[in-house]
Amino acid sequence: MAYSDLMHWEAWLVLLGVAGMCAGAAASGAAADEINYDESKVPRYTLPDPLRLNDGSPVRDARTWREVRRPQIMQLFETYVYGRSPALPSTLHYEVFSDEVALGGLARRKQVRVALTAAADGPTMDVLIYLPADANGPVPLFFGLNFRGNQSVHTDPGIKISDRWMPEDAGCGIVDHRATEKSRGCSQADWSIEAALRRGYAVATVYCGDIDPDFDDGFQNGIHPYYYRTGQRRPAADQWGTIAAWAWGMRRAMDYFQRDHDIDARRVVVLGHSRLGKTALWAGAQDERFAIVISNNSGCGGAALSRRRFGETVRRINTAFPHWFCDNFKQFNDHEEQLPVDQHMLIALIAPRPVYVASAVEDRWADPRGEFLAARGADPVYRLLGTSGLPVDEMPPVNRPAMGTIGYHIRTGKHAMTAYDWEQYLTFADRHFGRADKAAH
Ligand code: GTR
Repeated sequence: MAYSDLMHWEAWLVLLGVAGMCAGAAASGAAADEINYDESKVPRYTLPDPLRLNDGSPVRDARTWREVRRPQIMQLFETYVYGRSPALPSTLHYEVFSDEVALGGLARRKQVRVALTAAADGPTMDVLIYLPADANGPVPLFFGLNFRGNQSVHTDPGIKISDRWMPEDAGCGIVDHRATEKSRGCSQADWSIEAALRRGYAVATVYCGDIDPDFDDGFQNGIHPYYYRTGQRRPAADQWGTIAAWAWGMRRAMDYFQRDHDIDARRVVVLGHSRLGKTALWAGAQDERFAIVISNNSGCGGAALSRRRFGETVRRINTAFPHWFCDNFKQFNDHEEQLPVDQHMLIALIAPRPVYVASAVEDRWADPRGEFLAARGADPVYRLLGTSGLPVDEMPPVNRPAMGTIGYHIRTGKHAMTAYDWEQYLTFADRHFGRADKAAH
């Protein structure tokens, strides 16, 4: 059914006063925290139309999208989902604290301490950058946050071990909330650094906890308190949660990349896995300096449609992680149908820049079909803006990526960012950066 048909159908129900009753029945019909993995039990839903203004009138041209509709959608996500973030400071202090040959001569490893606020002596994040050793000029970059400190992405002994708070994880060598030597390379499987370098890309990463530690601390640690008004103790209901803070930190890293002559700042790919995939989407949606955006298994509050309530739901995520979104998002626990947006509109905010959404068969918690349908739901905006959009109408077979301006794949296996995923992202970037010929390997 076309959007317009659905809009009419919904309008009639509203007129008859039935919509509220249906919604109520749907909400009370299922136990609040029951997790659904049955496609036949996905509730009937109507997606808000990205190409209709808040007053219901249609968006017919790129200019109306750009000047009216896109800002409306941005504001809705800020107000009801992730929360408003402060403007980035215009001054930037940073210090390159190491710059050496690494990885057996394949790379140059740079480590840079970047000030998050305008002050030189304020909070900082450490950016780890691998550049292809044979680069002769600025190179395109893949940039993502990590979960367990920069030293977790590779066994390279030259990476500074993070001294920040981390969630306990003995298996990964995180003891008493601090990283130990044992944590070196513990997330290595998620980072195809050598593969990226061999294909001519730099890779950069920052520990998300440098920006805001991932626990519900009432927003007392991390970046939030630096932006409180006098007397303010926590963000207001429409102000940034932790995901928005991480995204803001990624944008702050972009401020640095623009000053680093080894990096081609017009070709920065922002990517992330899971909660950090949600973050990459929000960073990429807000900041058009990111040329390509990649969501790996980002699920609820990321690429997956909330209205499907398949796997993780809005209530579940807001309960397990009360700090991730803004407080207003909690109004939609069990009331996804009342959200003025759904996640296809987050993807649409990235248009016309290339975006890639990836799912995994065994990652049902993240709702692979919902991730695909959100990519699909953004397609009309991509087409309006004159791009190829998503080249398929149905979910492609497993391990058969579809790549237009929107890319999508579902691969075999679990919730992870694998070498297979990276390979597709590198190919996608090659195509959009006009490097496909160079990439013949
Ligand atoms: C889960 C959470 C997901 C996803 C994941 C992760 O516990 O429910 O939304 O973010 O964590 O980040 O690994």
